[in-house]
Amino acid sequence: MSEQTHQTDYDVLVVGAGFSGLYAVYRFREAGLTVQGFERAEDVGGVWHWNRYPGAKCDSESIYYNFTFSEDIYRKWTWSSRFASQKEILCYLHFVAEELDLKKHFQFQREVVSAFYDDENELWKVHFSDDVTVTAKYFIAATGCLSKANVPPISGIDQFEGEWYHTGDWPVDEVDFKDQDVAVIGTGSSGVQAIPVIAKEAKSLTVFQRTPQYAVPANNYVYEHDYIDSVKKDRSSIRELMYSTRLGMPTDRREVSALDETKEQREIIYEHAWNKGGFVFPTAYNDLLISEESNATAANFIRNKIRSTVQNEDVAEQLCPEYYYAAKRPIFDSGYYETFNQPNVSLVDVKQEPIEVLTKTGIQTTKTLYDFDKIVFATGYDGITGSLFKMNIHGRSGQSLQEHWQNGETVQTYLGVATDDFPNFFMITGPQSPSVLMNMPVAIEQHVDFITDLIMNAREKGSTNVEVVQAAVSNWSNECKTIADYTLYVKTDSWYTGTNIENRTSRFPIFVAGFPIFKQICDQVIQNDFEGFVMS
Ligand code: NA7
Repeated sequence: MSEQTHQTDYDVLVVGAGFSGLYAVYRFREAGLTVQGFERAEDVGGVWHWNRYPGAKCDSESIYYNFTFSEDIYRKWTWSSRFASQKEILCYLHFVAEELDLKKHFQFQREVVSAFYDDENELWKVHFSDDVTVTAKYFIAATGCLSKANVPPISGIDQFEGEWYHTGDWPVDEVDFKDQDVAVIGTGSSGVQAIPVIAKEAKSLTVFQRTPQYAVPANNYVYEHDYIDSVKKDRSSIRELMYSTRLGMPTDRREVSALDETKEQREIIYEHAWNKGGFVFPTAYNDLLISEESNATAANFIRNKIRSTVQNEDVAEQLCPEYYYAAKRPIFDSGYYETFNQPNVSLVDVKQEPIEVLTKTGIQTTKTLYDFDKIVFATGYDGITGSLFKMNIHGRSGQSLQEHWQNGETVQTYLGVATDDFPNFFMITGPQSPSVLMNMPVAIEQHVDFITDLIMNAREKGSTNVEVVQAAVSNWSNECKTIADYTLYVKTDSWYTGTNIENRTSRFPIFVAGFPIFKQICDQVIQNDFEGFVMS
């Protein structure tokens, strides 16, 4: 690594050009700061640049899955359907970048390999893969919660002579599955979206399932022109609605316990939610993630749907999950279970028949050697902390963030924005913010606004350093843990708890009390002159 500094003296260095990086660069520029963005991809888009796999779609409704800070941008963009495809969202992000003239502030194909806080000069030195070092006063991680793909350490992957892909790092050129024998490993949101689409094209599709999933219909449909017109005229009330709802978007959440209604009433409610699709189902009752008994009512309903959809009884049983419904990320599908009725589709339960090795020709399990032309890893991400650790960030004492948080087992932040010993380093939708439990663009706007206000407040006071006090960090972390411990999330293995990554002990670095409470707390912190932060 060359120690030569090629560029210096940006006020702010932003890593990432997805929703959060774009909005951050915009806000910092408008606030009069010098700002430079860096992005490892060749263009803007963030997770929507990389997630090009067949069937990739958003689970938040389009009219809420966008920026709402600008009347102009909100009116100019027209969504085609209730759940937008990856292609459409990527187009939207390009549109925003062009409207706000943001691309000129980014350097693309630049990946951070390490970052060090220089205590003496009170600045960040950020090193890139092409041996360039950039310095800046403030270092902002706009790296998203799901950007470090998890390819499981299955041996023999280099031996496989066919092609393999990860859903989170999909090639730009279309992948042709026609007349191919294909394997998909993993049945999370990505696998469940990709499987029906690949099954239509492939000669054969074998799905390697570790944990069966609860999938509820997305019920996607094309928006009517009149509806879109009325939405565009009403941005401010839509924004207000988004900012005042728990998930950052309206979901018809019912403030009723599942146990306060009879079995017959619940059947009607669940059937209605099933038909409406999307987040209406997981929010059908307010205690599905708190009460095991309530949760079981939703889980039973979905298992019955699986049994009535999948014709082969053994396959249907293999597809029936047992974990607490929605304690893993809720999944919305378009014909997932029906796909298993196709003659070219088969299911392998890797708990019964673990994958041993990839061979030249395919996948060797403990029972069978399966031959494939193509293997798709839909095996998810090292979520929440992975994208931060990947940057190899070192704080004041020289300790890395990974060491500071004991490899992700003791994640500790203040409001998900900052952590102690890392001055002038801020995370957008970082660990212990509501982050992945809500509609991300809303969370991003609020977090970026908070960080911008914090930095501008410090500068007005003539402060060169902003850092968070340890007591604020430990109080916030305890608070997050206390609330999470009431829920079924912490009793379920998932990428939320980090246990999808081999050898990681369970943790739950998300604030679960909902967005309005979180925002209220942040607003209070601002009112109290950024209580918890020290500006020196
Ligand atoms: P997920 O939801 O983490 O799903 C990954 C899937 O891959 C899941 O079924 C895993 O099983 C499975 N997996 C992971 N490792 C292995 C190995 N070694 N062998 C077999 N199967 C494995 O990731 P997605 O990309 O689908 O979704 C991520 C988010 O993107 C999603 O929640 C949305 O927010 C958008 P497991 O359940 O861990 O047993």
